[in-house]
Amino acid sequence: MKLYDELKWRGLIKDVAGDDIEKKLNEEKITFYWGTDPTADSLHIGHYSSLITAKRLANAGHHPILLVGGATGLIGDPRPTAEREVISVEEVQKNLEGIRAQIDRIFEGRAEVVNNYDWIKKFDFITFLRDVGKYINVNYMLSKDIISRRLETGITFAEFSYTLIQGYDFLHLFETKNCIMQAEGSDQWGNITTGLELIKKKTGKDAYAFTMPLVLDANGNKFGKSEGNALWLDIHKTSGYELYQYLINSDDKMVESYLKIFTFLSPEEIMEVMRKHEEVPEKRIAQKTLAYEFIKDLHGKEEADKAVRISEALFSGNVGALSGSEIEDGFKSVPNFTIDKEEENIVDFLVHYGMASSKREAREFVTNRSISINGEKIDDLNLTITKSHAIDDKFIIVRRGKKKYHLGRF
Ligand code: 383
Repeated sequence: MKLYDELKWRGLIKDVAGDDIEKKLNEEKITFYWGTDPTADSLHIGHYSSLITAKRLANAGHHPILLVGGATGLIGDPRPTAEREVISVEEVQKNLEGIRAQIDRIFEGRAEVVNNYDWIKKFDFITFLRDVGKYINVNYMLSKDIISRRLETGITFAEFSYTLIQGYDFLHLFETKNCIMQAEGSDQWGNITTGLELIKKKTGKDAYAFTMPLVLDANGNKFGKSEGNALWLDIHKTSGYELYQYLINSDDKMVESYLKIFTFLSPEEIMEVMRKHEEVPEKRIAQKTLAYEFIKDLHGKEEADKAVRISEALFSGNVGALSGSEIEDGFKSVPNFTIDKEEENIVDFLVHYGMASSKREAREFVTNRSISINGEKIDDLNLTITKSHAIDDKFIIVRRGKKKYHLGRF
């Protein structure tokens, strides 16, 4: 499949500018750019679909420029709802470094990372108004989707002007680096067209752009939010296992589209995965493939294997073989408690740390064989829990029934 057809097949093309964009992508080697504002010290899953689309273009031989907005980050791209909080210069700088390192890693050193502060800083206010502001009509700006939506609730002059900075970036990269295309998520269409307009007016030339549709989950919410929180690309913020859990729970209706958007499996491989998946949907082959490939591409094979091990151990109850760091990752979201007694009888232990409401209930749990300690079923009411039971001298994993886990640590 040619690149453009593959992007279409993967559902990665929404808006397009430039009649012969297909030819540019399929037959030439071009320079294009993708941008992000350093609003946090890590990118999140919401950035990832468009970032790896940029990587697909790079893999096909196009030259990627990845822009981190040291200037635009100081202003803030208007959101449809309300004005953004101002971020301090120091924080923008710190965030920028974090994101730059992430992009470098994801592109394996092949990306040209640039910071728009490096060319915006030369402007004084009058020069910016003359060189950029004079070319863009306010009526045209007001008709942009997000700006027009903000007119009722209000928008400051700073956020209103944001689109001029991003527009100028495109012109600057067009003129200095022969960067002829911008590729972003569909929320960026308004800013992209400001750039196209500025390029046309100042150089008389046409540039190219395309956007990717916003990725949604089965309920129509933004993909990549877990209980309202972002899933981060930084492994210290969102562990491989947490991400794995989110992906493995993808809805059957959505999983094929996610395989297309988020994995580098070929169309043939994806069709084969889907064929196997549909034979026995209960096995969730498509979800497992998605989760594994995603973690492998983002964090490496070791992390992907680790996530699978944790997930299988939790499913089977066979947690005794997990390492300390696997336990740290796998049990973040279950009740955790600190063990403050060197030794304690199992019945007292269950009551003490809130896993049973009374001694009577605790005894019942044990005699019913519904309690496991570190993956081993127990039935001895006289058992004493000591450090000698702990994994890595530290962890006691208690499971009641099939799924209720608690993690205690010495
Ligand atoms: C700034 C200057 C440019 C080009 C782009 C920018 C950033 C842009 C923006 N992007 C989003 C962000 O920073 O706000 N104004 O969070 C997101 N992007 C990408 C993609 C996306 C967009 O970083 O749709 C999702 O990830 O375009 O919301 O010269």
